[in-house]
Amino acid sequence: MQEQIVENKKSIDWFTESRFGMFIHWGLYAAIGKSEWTMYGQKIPVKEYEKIAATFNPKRFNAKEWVSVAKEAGMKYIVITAKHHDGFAMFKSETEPFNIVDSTPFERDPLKELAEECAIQGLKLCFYYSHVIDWHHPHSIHEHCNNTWDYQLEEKSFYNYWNRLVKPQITELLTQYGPIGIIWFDTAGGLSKKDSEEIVQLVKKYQPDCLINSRVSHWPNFGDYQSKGDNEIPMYGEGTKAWETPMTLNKSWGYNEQDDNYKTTESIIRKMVTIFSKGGNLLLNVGPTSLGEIPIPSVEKLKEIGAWMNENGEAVYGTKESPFPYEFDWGAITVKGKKVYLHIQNNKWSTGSIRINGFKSKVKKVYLLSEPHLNVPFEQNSVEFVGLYNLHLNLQNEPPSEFISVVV
Ligand code: FHN
Repeated sequence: MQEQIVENKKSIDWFTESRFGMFIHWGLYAAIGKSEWTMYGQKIPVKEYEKIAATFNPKRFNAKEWVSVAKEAGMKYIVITAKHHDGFAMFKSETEPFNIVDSTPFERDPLKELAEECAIQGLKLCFYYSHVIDWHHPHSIHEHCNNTWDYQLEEKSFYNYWNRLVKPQITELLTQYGPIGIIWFDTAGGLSKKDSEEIVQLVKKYQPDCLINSRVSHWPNFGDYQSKGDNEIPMYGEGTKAWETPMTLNKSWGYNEQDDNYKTTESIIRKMVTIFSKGGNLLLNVGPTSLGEIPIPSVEKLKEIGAWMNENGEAVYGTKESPFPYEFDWGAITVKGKKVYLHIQNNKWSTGSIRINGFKSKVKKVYLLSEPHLNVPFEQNSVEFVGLYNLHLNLQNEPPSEFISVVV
């Protein structure tokens, strides 16, 4: 068992060093445009829902564009819904024709095209897979999966679904798309410990380095890293254990034509920095349209975030949980080796000073990563190594117009 942990340690490094990934919720539900729970919310019978496939033709889908948007935003991996709760496979599957290649006029396999483009641009490709909830294959082990609007309970067999669809599809995803960074499981309510272990072993059998998130099971201690709740930023980090927050840009995961409730770029960056300072990853979501386009407001947000990442990436990639894993009112701290990065946010700024107690290392030099917004050089006279000392920064007049990262 010890070797397994060491092996996972090696394969988890790319994940923790990446810090930032793109979540993509894309499926048949984009054709309705009311996000990914529409079939359940509107209690659409399976036979009615299947008819949508005949109209789904995302002819503007362009893998190169999607991967470029992620890369320019500073994202290092992409997690895309291979199959969400509606049971529609966004890839060619031999298990049944309810998939994008066999049931739509599109007839292409977007996951294959994304795999090729991610290899070209150097991003890790990962797959989201809803392994328990599946409204196209109702069964009775999950309260959100018994489709009582559509099926009689006795028609449902979990193990028929599990053995005939889930395990073969996971095998297809791990043997036909090259190296996969993560299988991102979701909503495992009702799954037994034995079946949880079985699916973990299946993933590791085909790709030992493919990571599994904790949502693979509702039982404790499953997965190579911890998935936090949706949009959840924990009070504290998890020490050396890797974790990730899935976050929406607006309020929806799948495309919702009415949802223009986007978070401000500044609030997203503040959340990012807080997550990174606690040793976590951010998986930031886009919900492409039925034509295969990432919504323009999402692209614009990601461009702004990319500009910040381009300037401050040194204070993000490869950093570890801060020795000060709590939130300061002025921002947050990330650390890498002997460097400490102060991410100072203007709207908490007073013209007073920041006093940070508890540094346990010599401060040799304070310099700015990004364009100096300071009217006075940082005061360095307080920089005396006294075991614990206070880094006393004086910033006067105009506060910085955006985050700055200071390397000390
Ligand atoms: O039910 C899903 C939801 O549709 C979405 O995929 C999120 C993403 O984390 N996961 C579940 C709710 O937590």
